[in-house]
Amino acid sequence: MPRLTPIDIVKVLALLAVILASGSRVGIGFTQPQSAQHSEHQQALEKEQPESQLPRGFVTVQTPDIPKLAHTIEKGVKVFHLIAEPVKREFLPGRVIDVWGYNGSVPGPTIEVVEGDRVRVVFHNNLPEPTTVHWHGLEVPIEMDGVPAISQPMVLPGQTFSYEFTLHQNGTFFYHAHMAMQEMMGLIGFFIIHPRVSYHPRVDKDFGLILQEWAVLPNNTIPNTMAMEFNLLTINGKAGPATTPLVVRLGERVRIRFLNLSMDHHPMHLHGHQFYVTGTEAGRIPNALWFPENTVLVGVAQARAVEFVAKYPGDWMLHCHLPHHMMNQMVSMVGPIAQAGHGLKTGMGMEEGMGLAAQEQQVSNLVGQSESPRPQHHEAESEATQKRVPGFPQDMWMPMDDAVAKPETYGMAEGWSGAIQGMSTVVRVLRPEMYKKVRSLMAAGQSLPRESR
Ligand SMILES: [Cu+2]
Repeated sequence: MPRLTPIDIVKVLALLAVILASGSRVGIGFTQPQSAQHSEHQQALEKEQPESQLPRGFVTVQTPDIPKLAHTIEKGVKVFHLIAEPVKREFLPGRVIDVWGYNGSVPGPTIEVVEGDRVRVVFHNNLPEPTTVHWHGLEVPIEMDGVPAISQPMVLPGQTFSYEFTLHQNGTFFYHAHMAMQEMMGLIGFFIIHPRVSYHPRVDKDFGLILQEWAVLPNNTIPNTMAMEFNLLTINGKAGPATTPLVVRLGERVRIRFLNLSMDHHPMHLHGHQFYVTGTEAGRIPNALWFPENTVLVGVAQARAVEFVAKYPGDWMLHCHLPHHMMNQMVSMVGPIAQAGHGLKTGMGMEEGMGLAAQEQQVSNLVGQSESPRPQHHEAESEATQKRVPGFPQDMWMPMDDAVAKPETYGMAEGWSGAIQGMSTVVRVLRPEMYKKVRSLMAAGQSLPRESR
């Protein structure tokens, strides 16, 4: 049992005080009729979200860069078809990675359902090896738990297995292969269950972001699933600046659901706004127990929902705060593995895999190392001066606005993409006119070239 520090004890006492003071407020949060909160503004928002198959009155979850999984209804059962298969995914412009996913997507398509639904997922295995699907956090019968041998036979390549269960929970859940290395190849997706009666207060925008990390060596396209160091960090299968910004109208209430299936915990930090942590991977947190943060630690296999009112206009960064997770394709800038033709092979041990520690011994970025290749990203005329500073070089600045332009990036400051690297994206809190403009571009699927802005 963990030892309580004085700070812990103070926190517990504070929480108890809040609970006692709030009385029955905890329960009211769950029983607020949705019609009471259902404004015209809300209805207008729902019209903007045509992909939803949800009943009227629900705000659909947007999972940028990940499609929704469609369903049919057969005798009252929502039927989904889920296919595990190899996928090529462009993490960054021109950087196509060989990963494993579902229905052509990594992460897999989002399953969005409602508490009380009867759900059947007809699962087909198009992978070259056996697999199963586990429904993480769902309270389902043991035969549906998706653990090889223990709860079901392996689904062999080419085989199909039907999962069927009734949902009595609500919140942010997920599905994944229950084979460790397959998880590292990308086999995960959202399984979001809306409550039958809306949470209170209702949100205007609801987003879902899946956090993953990959070790893909230079000159390779296949992740090294044995690695413990990672050089591509993704949100919904895209590395910044290729991540799609979250577009919000000034004044809206926003929920962001984070989900982490990787080898590290990710402290996700939002600029400019405090938020409340309102949910975990086990569902809703009672209102009286919400606590404010601006950086939420999303541990491995955990989900965290946060909510805030978008009070301050601007393009606000949302990113993992681990410094190495705010970079792309990190390799030594001075070591031999950065050189063309020197990529290291996957499937070897740690040292040969990412190999940074061993390789770094051969060269360093200290002053006087004449064998170091010249840094190519700084002006030559200042190089002599720069090199006298111990530690130089550190950061590269490589904006690529045009390569990642999309409707959601319209009107962002020139060079913005240089700041959005790795596990990073942007929450765009837009004033009404700009919001309308961006939404119309999104609806038309149209990116405007910079000249016409
Ligand atoms: Cu991180």
